[in-house]
Amino acid sequence: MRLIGRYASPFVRRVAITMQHYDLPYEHVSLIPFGETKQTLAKINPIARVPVLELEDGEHLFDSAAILDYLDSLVEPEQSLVPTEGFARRTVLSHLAIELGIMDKLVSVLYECHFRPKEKWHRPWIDACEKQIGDGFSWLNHQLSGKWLSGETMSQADVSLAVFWSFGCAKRPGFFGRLDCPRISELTDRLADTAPFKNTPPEMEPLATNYTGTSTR
Ligand SMILES: N[C@@H](CCC(=O)N[C@@H](CS)C(=O)NCC(=O)O)C(=O)O
Repeated sequence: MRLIGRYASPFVRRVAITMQHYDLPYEHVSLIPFGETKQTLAKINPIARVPVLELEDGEHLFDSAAILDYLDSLVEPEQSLVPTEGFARRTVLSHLAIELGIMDKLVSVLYECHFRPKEKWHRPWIDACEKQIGDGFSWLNHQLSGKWLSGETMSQADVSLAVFWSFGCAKRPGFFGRLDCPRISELTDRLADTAPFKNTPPEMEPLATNYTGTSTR
């Protein structure tokens, strides 16, 4: 299998970590979904986004959630990071829904500040998004009362939470530093010490150039 997209993308990274956790070998194609490589990506994914997973027969899977669902089907049910049924499954999917909703808002803020000139930033929109981000993480921090978000073993909601939290801390250290989420920080630090997380360090280059080709930072 070929995983297309940089580990700097939290959506790519959660797929990569899951593949390594499942011991599924893959070739990593570190493609940037902006700038010069966007057209290359558009030949694979009609909306030119990462991650894309290319299967051995050439089939392409799009969107990290769809890819993760496929990966879960490759392992034994008890090994799957998303429980196969019942309350356990519903709980993990609900946690993931909140995490992905938070990421929608975080990406909105990042794109607002990265792709628009500073004088055009719309502060009320940024504030509204940041409120939802803060409230979402605060709720998740409260849910995290034991070692894992739910159940006795690590789930995809734990993996994704650690990936998303560390992404946010790296991108907006000031804002994330003000969020009071010690349990999420502890989970993130604990998972950062495991091989799949260590093997997938986000690339350090800036997000991208903007659509006019010059950096706004
Ligand atoms: N819902 C998608 C989100 C993927 C996503 O936002 N990818 C970003 C990189 S982090 C991307 O490719 N952005 C380029 C674009 O949207 O033009 C998923 O879970 O895979």
